[in-house]
Amino acid sequence: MFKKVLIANRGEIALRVVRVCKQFGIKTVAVYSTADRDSLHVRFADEAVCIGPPNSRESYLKIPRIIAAAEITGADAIHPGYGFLAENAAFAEICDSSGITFIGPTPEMIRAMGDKAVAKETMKNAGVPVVPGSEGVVKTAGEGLEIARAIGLPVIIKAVAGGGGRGMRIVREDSEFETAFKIAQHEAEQGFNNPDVYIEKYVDQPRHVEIQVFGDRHGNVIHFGERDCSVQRRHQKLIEEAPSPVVDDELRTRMGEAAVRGCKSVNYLNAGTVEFLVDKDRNFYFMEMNTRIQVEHPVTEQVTGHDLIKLQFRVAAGERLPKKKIVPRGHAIECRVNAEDPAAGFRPSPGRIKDFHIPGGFGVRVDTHAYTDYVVPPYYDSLIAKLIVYAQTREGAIQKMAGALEEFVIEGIKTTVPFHRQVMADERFRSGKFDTSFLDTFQFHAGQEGEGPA
Ligand code: MV4
Repeated sequence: MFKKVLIANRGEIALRVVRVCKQFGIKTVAVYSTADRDSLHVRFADEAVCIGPPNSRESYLKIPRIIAAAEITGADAIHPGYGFLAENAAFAEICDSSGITFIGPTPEMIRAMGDKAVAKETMKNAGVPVVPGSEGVVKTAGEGLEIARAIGLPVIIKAVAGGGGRGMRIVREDSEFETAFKIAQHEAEQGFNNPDVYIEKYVDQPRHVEIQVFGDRHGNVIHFGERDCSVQRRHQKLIEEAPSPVVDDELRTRMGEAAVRGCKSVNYLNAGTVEFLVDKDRNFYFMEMNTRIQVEHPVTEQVTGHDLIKLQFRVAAGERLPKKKIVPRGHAIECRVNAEDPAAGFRPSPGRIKDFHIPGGFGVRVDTHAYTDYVVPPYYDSLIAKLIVYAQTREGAIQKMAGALEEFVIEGIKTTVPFHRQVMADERFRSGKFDTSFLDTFQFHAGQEGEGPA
């Protein structure tokens, strides 16, 4: 096992990784920007290195500074968390060539899955169901229109360098195609320095269901079942749960086996997530693969009993994956608590937390770096806590979540807590019969609690 690990991240995930290191007896090195001096990941790590100003381009994304911090402190591995450099192939490569283990997939896998057209082709070749569409990149609008007509409208044009909902365009009429295609290429060029796009049949009102996978250095790939992440707003997940209300044992086996087949075909290493669209008839199609540990990994931990961050360390150090079949039990839900105002279009609400009281009890987990008097900086993503509950049934989990949300006190800033209270009371959410458009029509009512502190 590693002796000293540098955590190239901040916030709750940095703290989560520090805690795992302590369980292994691994020394920890935190890196931080000047905005994060008073952060808990800094306080609880054995050593801390300031790597620059608040702007993440000059700190958490600055590869030479992070490598320098690892070399100065003698770290033998780096955990990237999620976001920042977690899916940066060049960073993983530089770690390798510096003799530092990158706790994650290989640079080649990060690169292959980062190109959405290559990822799709790879999965298709391995026999994973994909949405009908173009074979790879489509270069001209004329060519694109022919393909769109052949597969039937509506279609969706996606940037190969996009992902997570960025760089997509839906086309419902022949007459709109040419303009949409050119805009999509232009936006892809502007946004990702790569104009390449591909075309797929548009799946109407899908659910977002993703399979957690892991690969080890001995050629084994296993899955940990699914998470349902259909409660999203503008491609930002707000609530995740495991198992999915639409996935039964039979579908879980098929989706899990498909994900494992796809990952085995590339000898996948470490944690990954295979995202699927599930349509109304419960057909599933590969969408994207994320080559990192994800924000929502705790719901999988709660239903499987496996610490996935620990497992990342073990497989990075060369250990084998568990042999015993992984069977999800019970039900877990995660609500993302963001420093955002749900009454104002989820506008960021940074600032000082004047009072912070977290809920507790059996099956209640809070992953957070926040505390009373903590100042939420305006420079980074607005996640300040993840509230995760576990119960035997979905109804029980919703009930437990509602109670925990009642107890969650965060004063001084606006948060998504009042929003989550209302979702837990919503009939459509409670029935489990919703899709990715759920939040398009959900009406948040700013009540007294939505007005913020008196
Ligand atoms: C789609 C789709 C419908 N049909 N592809 C959005 C994020 C990115 N991972 C791919 N996305 C979609 N791809 C086809 N062929 C609908 C979406 C989509 C979506 C997917 C998951 C969760 C929320 C979503 C919201 C809007 C669109």
